[in-house]
Amino acid sequence: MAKQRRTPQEQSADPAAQQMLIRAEELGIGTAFTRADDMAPCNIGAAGLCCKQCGMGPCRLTREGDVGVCGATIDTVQARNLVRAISAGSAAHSDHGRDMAFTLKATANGETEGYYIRDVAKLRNVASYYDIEIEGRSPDEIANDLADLYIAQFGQQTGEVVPVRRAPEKRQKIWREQGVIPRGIDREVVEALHRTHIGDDQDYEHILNHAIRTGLADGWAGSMIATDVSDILFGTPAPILGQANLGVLKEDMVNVVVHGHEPTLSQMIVAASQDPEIIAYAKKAGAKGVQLSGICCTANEILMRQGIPAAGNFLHQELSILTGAVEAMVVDVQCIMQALVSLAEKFHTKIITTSPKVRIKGATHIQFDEHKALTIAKTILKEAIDNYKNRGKTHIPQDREDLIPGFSHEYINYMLGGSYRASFRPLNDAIMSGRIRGVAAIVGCNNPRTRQDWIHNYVAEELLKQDVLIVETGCGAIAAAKSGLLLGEAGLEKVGPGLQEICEAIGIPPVLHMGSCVDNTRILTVLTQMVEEGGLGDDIDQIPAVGLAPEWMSEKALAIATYCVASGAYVIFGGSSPVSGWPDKLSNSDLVLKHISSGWEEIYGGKLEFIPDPDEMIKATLAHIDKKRAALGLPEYDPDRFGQSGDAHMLELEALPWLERKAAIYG
Ligand code: SF4
Ligand code: MSK
Repeated sequence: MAKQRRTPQEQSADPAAQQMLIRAEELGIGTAFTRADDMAPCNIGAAGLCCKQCGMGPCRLTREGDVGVCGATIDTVQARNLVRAISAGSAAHSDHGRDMAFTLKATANGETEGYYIRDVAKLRNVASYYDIEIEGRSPDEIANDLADLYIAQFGQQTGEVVPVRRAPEKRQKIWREQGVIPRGIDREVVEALHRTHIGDDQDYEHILNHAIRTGLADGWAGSMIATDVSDILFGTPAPILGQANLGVLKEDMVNVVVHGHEPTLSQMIVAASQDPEIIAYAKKAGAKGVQLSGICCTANEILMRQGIPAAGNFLHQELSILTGAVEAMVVDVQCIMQALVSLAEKFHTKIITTSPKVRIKGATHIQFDEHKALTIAKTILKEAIDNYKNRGKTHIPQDREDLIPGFSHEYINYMLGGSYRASFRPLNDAIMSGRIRGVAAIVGCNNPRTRQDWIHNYVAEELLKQDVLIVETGCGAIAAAKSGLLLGEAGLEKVGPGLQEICEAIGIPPVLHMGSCVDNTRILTVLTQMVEEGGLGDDIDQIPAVGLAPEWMSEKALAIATYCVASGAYVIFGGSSPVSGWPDKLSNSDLVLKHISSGWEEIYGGKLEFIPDPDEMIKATLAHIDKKRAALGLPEYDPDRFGQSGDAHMLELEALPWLERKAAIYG
């Protein structure tokens, strides 16, 4: 029996989304929200108790003592399911990194159209990690060597992937002792599939050990390569003004929405949309020009580098088409719903697939090729412009918020100390003094089984009141942007007094947008630099920091969680656990759940837990931060200790008559 449907207000906390959900209801059109309401998840699969690894199954292990036809126990089945999901996530991120490395190689050899090395300083910096000769060499020569080194990481068979040497020394030692440093990115993913084939690895702890290795192949290799190369080719992000939500779509312009993950095509579409030839073509079609916007992590890539507006996060992909104002949605890889095509048929929107890896039946395919990137980008835009005449009645919500994205780790380093003394010292000092209680990274997806954006923003707002500095990536960052949390110094009255002082002194928002899903590696870099700066222990697991993915849904999120745990972080996921088991009904069905929490914590200092209740999530975050503060011997967090020296307080004092001001200052 179908579950009862939620109201639009229950489905999303975003007013623009609510408007579009009402419109969908009026038109009798289904969305991911209603499909989630209609389709109850399979409780056996959701608990990780179903194995379909071979033709003797699928085997559902639901009663005490159940084993599969092959004899596989619950813990083996759950561990296999989990490592397969982690390896798929790791593969997706890393394959993105591989494509970026090949684009760098082609650019260095002058074989691409429209690309060039935009951030030579970053190129030199990254090359220097690997002892690539820099002095007296051209950027193309350095880039060629770096691209070769990075491409080699995917097929490397033995040894260690090179980016791990950027982790703290102590962390590397733990990984070496555990034998989990990835030998090559592809090798670990292949081995994960091999080990989980029928009749292979059947010791859940041993399987989960390989989950760590596969996760590290993502965070400290594939994703890190993707971020490095994107910065080198398109520029390292720095704060820039942007906007987010469906209100960025324009009534009098050709709206092109880019959606997916890889910045290679979207960056070129940005360039093409500003080309006089394309603007003239759009004007000839009766529009004022081309309005480009993004969805999901492609949005983050172009938002943080060029300030191109974000139409929304994952669950906005269908909603943007429901506005009737989108001429083309151009997609590359990951997080693209198949439902887009049948939805677009009800409007005039063209869905254009571009990756050689992704086709959707019914979509137009214009294959991207970096050798002709600008030409292809213009072809795509002309296709969208030609479609402008087919636009019918539109319903564009007026909701949009300003934001300031672009806090790369390089920029955070710079903003804390300035050009001549760039350093993480002020951040470490603020944590040590207790002005900042700790740091939380709120990342990850939207999930239509929760109220869109609500947990993300509720958790963020509550932690801010507790003087926790927040960094965000992915769809979580867009959720925060849409609710106005990334508005520079604007929302500071909602922030704890110590954190407020720091934000005012440095001139930053209390929530820092750090990029897309692959850019979670920027957070690893920040944590490493905090360790190197001193005062917060000698490894990542000692820093008072927590990672949260309140609305996770993708396998990539599980890969991110795994590499963060392996790096020493406490990671809290909302929603449901893919390995929850039925502890009340089946004894020992929580072995895997325990191992990824207390088991991994014993070895790596980090742990992964699933806490659906947002208040419990906040409690666990603060408890962990305070535990880490105590272990470092830092003063206990005291909300009343700071907040008397900030700009806001000085302004309050200035407004007082002289005598009162004197009394307030000197008592
Ligand atoms: Fe069943 Fe074993 Fe085959 Fe899995 S591998 S489907 S548990 S027989
Ligand atoms: S896009 S993986 S829904 S963050 Fe990176 Fe968003 Fe999650 Fe996709």
